[in-house]
Amino acid sequence: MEKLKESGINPGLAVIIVGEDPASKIYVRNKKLACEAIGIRSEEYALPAETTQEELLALVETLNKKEDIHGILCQLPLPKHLDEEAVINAISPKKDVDAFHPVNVGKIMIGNFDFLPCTPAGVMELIKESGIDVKGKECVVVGRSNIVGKPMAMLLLHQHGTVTICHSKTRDLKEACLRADVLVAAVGVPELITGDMIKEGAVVIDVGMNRLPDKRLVGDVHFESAKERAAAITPVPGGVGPMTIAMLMKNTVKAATL
Ligand code: L34
Repeated sequence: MEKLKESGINPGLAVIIVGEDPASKIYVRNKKLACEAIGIRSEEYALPAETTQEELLALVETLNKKEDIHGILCQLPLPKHLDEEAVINAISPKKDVDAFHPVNVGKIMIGNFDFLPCTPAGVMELIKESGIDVKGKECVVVGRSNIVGKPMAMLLLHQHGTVTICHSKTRDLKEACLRADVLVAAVGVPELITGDMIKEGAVVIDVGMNRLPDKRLVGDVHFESAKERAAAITPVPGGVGPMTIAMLMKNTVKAATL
């Protein structure tokens, strides 16, 4: 960061949060803390739940033009009356540190990208840093969201994995999961993936963040049973979440150099 700043690059990130979702507030706070820790300037725009679409789009437009802001992130989900797709489309692709804009999504599909979406990129980083090569391996992604499941599958494919995407209509989820050498769970169903669905020696990555009524935070994987079968497994919390934030920092620095 010091070297960047010496060369006149001083990364700035704008984070927009609309409404009072408690989980979103925690995530945004963690992002802000990470910025402080590494020396990225961050601006938080906390808007009331009643914010109109026009007001939100006007803010995005202002931030698109702001020269000291290199990254713009609008924390999802938005309150129901707001159109997430329209907001994503309004963010300048060059400042789209989430890589949710269709231009960036398309670039990822082709394999020639500036940014990777933070959560899937964080998962790939965990895999790589653990010395795991997905080349030729059976990779199963459970979940098909635009934010995680779909780009996750694409990144595993780029690394030459053989990729299967499972979802709520998949006929035999257990059978599919049992084939996985690398299993990524990103469905948002608390502890859906149990030990009996995991092949001995598999690598299990849990993207889930589910708050139970008793306030417990659990993933999409039942950790206790899964860890008996997995060769490597990520916990929740303290697994993919912090990696998502690390990748956001990386994308913000990248955006400042574009
Ligand atoms: N626009 N919306 C946009 N970009 C994103 O990249 C996100 N995401 C997801 C939700 N909406 C978004 C996040 O930031 C999920 N997410 C996220 C970020 C951070 C953490 C979890 C999810 C995180 O810090 N997790 C901590 C625990 C936090 C807690 O105690 O609740 C962990 O250790 O996993």
